Amino acid sequence: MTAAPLVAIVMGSQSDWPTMQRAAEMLDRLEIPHETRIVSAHRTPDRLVVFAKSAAEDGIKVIIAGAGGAAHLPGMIASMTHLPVLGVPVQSKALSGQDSLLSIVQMPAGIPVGTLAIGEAGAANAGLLAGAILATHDEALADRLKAFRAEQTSSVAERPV
Ligand code: RP5
Repeated sequence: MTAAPLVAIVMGSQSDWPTMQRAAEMLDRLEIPHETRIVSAHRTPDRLVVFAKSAAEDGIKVIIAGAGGAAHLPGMIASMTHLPVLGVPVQSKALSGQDSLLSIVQMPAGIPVGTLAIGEAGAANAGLLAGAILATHDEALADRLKAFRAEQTSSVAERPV
């Protein structure tokens, strides 16, 4: 995509990409320009600060942040920007993503992170939710979102085969 990105998809590790790719697929589907980055709260803390503090002035409107295990990434980003942050708990090997979920969802009052489901469903829904947020000020995007929903509805068979 060549248009300036409106959504940033960030993840703690390359290993998160197979999950976070689902968010990118939804944004592609809705024709929302986006960028993808690896930003680790633990391994690249300086990169995290630069990204979070400059995202708004770079034109980003929504941030999707996915991480697994001790997943501080979404909360740390949210602490440094007023932009909406959608957190995706990546399914971890040790605890199947329960650790990721709890470390993302339980934010103290004052710094919200909109937490999605564990794993690929959460990543896909983060893309759709970012689309819904942007669609509040973009009628053409709202139409694309409605078309996606209608197509999804019509794809559900009446009976199992
Ligand atoms: C987190 O640690 C990442 O978000 C990832 O989910 C997890 C494991 O990372 P790797 O060891 O696979 O790089 O920071």
